[in-house]
Amino acid sequence: MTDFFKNIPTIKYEGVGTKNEFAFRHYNPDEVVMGKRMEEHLRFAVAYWHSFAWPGGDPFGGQTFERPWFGDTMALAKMKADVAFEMFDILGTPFYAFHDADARPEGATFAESLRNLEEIVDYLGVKQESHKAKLLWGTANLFSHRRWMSGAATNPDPEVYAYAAATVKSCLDATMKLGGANYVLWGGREGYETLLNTDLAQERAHAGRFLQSVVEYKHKIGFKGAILIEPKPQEPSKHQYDYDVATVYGFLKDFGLEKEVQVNIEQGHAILAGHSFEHEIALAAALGIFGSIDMNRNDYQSGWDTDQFPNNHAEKAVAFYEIIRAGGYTTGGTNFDAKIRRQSLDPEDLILAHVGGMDTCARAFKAAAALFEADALEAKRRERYAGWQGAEAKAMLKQPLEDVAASVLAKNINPKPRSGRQERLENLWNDYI
Ligand code: XUL
Ligand code: CO
Repeated sequence: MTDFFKNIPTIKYEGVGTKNEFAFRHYNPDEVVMGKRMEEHLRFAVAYWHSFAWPGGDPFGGQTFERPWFGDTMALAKMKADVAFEMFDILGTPFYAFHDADARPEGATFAESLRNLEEIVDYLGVKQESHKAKLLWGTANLFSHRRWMSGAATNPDPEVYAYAAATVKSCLDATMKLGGANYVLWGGREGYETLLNTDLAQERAHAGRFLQSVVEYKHKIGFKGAILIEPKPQEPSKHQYDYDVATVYGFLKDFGLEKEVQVNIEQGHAILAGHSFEHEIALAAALGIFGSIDMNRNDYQSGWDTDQFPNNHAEKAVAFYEIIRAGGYTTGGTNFDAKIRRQSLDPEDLILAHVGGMDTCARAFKAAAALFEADALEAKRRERYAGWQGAEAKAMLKQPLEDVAASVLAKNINPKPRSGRQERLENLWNDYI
C-alpha cells in the first residue's frame, strides 16, 4: 500500500439525498437496468495517461502536479502501478486503459524500451490477479516522442514505419498478455502540417497497409479482442487522416478492413469534427463498426480538446440512448479519457472527478434506458417510417427509376407533408431527464 490516497474511503452508492462527497449518488453497480447490472452496462475504465502520467502542463506552463512516482525508473513505474490499482479499488472501476509510454520508462534503444514494457506488463498482470480492474484496452503512444513528429505509419522515413510496427507489435503482445478486451489505434501524428511537403496518397496507402498488417498479426497470435480506430480530425496534426467515423469507414472499406476494425468514439473528437457525439455513435452503429467510447467533454468556448470530465447528464443521455439502440457494448466500454484541471492538485480531486463522471454517466444511462424501455420515442420513429412497411413501398426499392416515375403518373401520387414533431419529441426527452 502507498499512502497517496490515505484517508480516502472506498466509494459506495448512497443515493441522491446523501451529503457525503465520497459517495455515488446515481451509480449503483449492482442495480439492474434492462436486465443487466449497471457495472456490466457501463464498463467504466480509468485512463492511465491522464490520471497517473500527465504532469499538468499547458502550452504556456509546465508541470503543476508533484507525484511521488514521477521519474524515469522502473521502481517509480511500479509505484505508479500500485497507486493506479489503489485508485481502481477506491472507485470500483472494472477496467483501465494505457499506452506503453504511460506505464514504462522510455529506454535508450527499442530493445531497452521493450524490456521495460515486458517488466511492467508482468507487474500489471500480477496486480490484475489480486484486484478487480482488468484491461479495457492497450495502445501505443505513437505521438509524444520526437521520432513521431512527422507521423508513425505515415512517416516519410521508412525507418519510422518500421519502429511504429515494432512498437504496435509489442503493445498488442502486451494487451494480449493482460487479457485486454480491445486494442486501440489513435493516429495523432498520422496526418500533415502542410501539403507543400506531403505526399498524401502515399501516406494514406502506408496507413492502410500498416493497419492490414496489424489485423494479420492479431489473427496470427489469436488475439480475440477488437481492433479499434479512434477518429479525430486535428490536434496535434493540422489535418488527421482518421477525421471522423464516416472517413474511417471509407478508409476501412478501401483496405478491406470494415469487418475487422471498429471505432472508439470520443466525445471531444466528435465535436472537433463538427459533429455531435451521438451522431458519431449512431453512424458507427448504422455502419456496423461501433466499438467503444472515450468519455469526456470539451470546453465550449476554447475550441480545444480539453478532455474534461463529463458533468452534464442531459447531454450524455442522448449518447447513451444511441449506445442502447445499438445493442450496448460488446467488447467496448466507457473510458474516461478525461483529466482534472492543472490547478486540481489534491489526490481527492482525482478521485472525485471520477466519482462525478461516473455519476453523470449513470444518471444519463438510466434516463436513456427508461425512455428506451417505455418505447415512447421508438414508437414515434416507427410510426414516421411506417409507410415503408407496405408491400408496394418495399417493391419500389427494387424497381428501375423509370418504373417508379411511371407510378407517380399512373396513381396520381401527391404526397402530403407531415410534421417532424421535433419540439414534441424534445419535450418527451425532458420528461425522462
Ligand atoms: C487524444 C486521445 C488519446 C487516445 C489514445 O486526443 O484521445 O488519448 O484516446 O491514444
Ligand atoms: Co481518446
